[in-house]
Amino acid sequence: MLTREQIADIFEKIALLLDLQDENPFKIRAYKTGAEVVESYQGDLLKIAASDDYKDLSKTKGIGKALSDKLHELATTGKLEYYNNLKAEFPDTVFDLFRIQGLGPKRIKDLYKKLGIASIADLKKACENDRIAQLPGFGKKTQGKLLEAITFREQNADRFRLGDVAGQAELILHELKSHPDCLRAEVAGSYRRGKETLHDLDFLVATGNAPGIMDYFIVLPEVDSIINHGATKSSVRLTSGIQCDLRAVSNEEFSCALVYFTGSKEHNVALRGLAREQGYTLNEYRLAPIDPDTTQPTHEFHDEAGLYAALGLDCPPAELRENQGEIEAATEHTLPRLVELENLRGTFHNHTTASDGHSSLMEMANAAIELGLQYLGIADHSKASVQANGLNEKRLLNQVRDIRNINENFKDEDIDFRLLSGSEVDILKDGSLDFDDELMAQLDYTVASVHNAFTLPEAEMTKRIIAAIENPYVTMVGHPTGRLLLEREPYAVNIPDIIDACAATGTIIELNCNPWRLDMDWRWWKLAAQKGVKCAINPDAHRACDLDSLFFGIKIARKGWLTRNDVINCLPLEEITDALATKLS
Ligand code: DGT
Ligand code: CA
Ligand code: CA
Ligand code: ZN
Repeated sequence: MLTREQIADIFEKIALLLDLQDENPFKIRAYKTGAEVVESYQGDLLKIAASDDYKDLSKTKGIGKALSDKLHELATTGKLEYYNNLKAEFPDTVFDLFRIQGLGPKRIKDLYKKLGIASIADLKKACENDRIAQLPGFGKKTQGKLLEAITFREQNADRFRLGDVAGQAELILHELKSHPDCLRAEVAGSYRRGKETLHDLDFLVATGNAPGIMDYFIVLPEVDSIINHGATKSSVRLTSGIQCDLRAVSNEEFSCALVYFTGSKEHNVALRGLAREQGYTLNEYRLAPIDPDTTQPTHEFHDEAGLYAALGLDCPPAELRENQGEIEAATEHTLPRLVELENLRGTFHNHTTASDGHSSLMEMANAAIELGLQYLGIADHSKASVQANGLNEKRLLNQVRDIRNINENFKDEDIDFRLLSGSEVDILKDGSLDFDDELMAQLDYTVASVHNAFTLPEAEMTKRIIAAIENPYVTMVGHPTGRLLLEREPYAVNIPDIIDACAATGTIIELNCNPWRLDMDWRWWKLAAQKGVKCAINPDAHRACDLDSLFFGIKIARKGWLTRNDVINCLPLEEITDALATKLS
């Protein structure tokens, strides 16, 4: 049976194919909207679509008669003739082209019609043979950029974004834990350390029945194929494409094994060195005296903290285990108390249907209340972001008024929650801002972001962003490097200079926790915090459910050594408006 995601995907692909065929834009739009409605439908869409009452669906906004008929066909037969016919006109690989930075339907159509290019491999060959450079509307520069984008993808072909596999990882962990012979289970490796991209997932279980757990693991519903099936270790490939290793150890071995398989390799090497200095050998199974005849005690411990304690160390949170000073801090008992999800009271950078979001003000507010937040900032795009339906001055002021009215209602109903009025203001190419000071002064805060002219040289880009930082009304810098993980490289920018400018002006830096971004990168946050720069964890939500990515934001903030004092969203509602205005006082 098809899932809701698969049906939405089919509608999206129909929209792409219609676009390739120069179909009427309204028809294309209808399928794109249909895909969104299918994804966000409240209720059991598949059940209704399969039932005799499926025609009722056409009353839903965004689903007309044509789409409800197609939903019925998909839900009852698992196929769609219309789609299959459309698809037959293009090779399957044509969809991959849409994922190359710099290619849209218009260019893909040109490439297909004029050069017969229908896959990334075709495109690569054509670039290498200099055929794209000669194509009208492309040119030498575009050819170079396309080739760069293809190479970037190839280099990352075996990696996965944390956010894309976290759901499966947690599900499998849950399934392992529910096996009757599983005593303890954990996801180890880079997933546990909160790396932004992962090569594979590493599971560890403590059990007295390793073969039984292995047999169970290799046939879990998320498994696509079996790579290796052994008595104590197995590997499978999941339906998402990621490889997944499972290791089974005895309960006594679990603590050492968990530390070993959590890594990082660099952390392990340093830890083993420390053990050796104290006369012990440490491996994935045990901590034991090097000299068996020694009078040195053998340590007894039952968990990770016990193992670290045996070596005289505090237990470093998994996110810190990159050998970036955590072993020293653990030895000196100066590990920071890292920020936790429960510390968050609100968040700032979120979109609504006013620009390119898919949820209304009230839908966003309700989702934030549901998460237990006290405030939610709305920062829709500004007018220069035409492609994202950015708001002009008038529309923004209307939104400010709407938010004020909603807040009045909250106040009247004694609901301890407020929306904040912000804007994601474009930093224009010359470093000036898309709105003037007078307008920004009427907002609770602004997030200033770069959305165009990504190819400026580093010095110019840095100057451009610093110019924005120096504006007193710029409260925070949005997604400071513009990267899209595994998809688009960061633009050239000098991050230490940005951090210094933020420190000098009291400007906050965003940790954009959209799983595609996780920007600014975790490797810079320790420096930022040392300089006194505050962090704002922002989901950049485009629909209510995107607020869930705050979970990834916390992982990355922890990885950057941040405490609740470093993260501005930990402030309660009573303090937040003043805190956002400190730059102005
Ligand atoms: P990745 O590439 O995202 O899968 O990163 P990890 O850290 O999950 O790496 P992986 O899956 O190769 O190994 C999991 C952990 O096992 C790793 O973090 C540390 C440990 N480990 C693996 N190979 C070695 C090794 O040769 N030496 C040491 N000391 N530890 C290792
Ligand atoms: Ca791994
Ligand atoms: Ca592995
Ligand atoms: Zn943005």
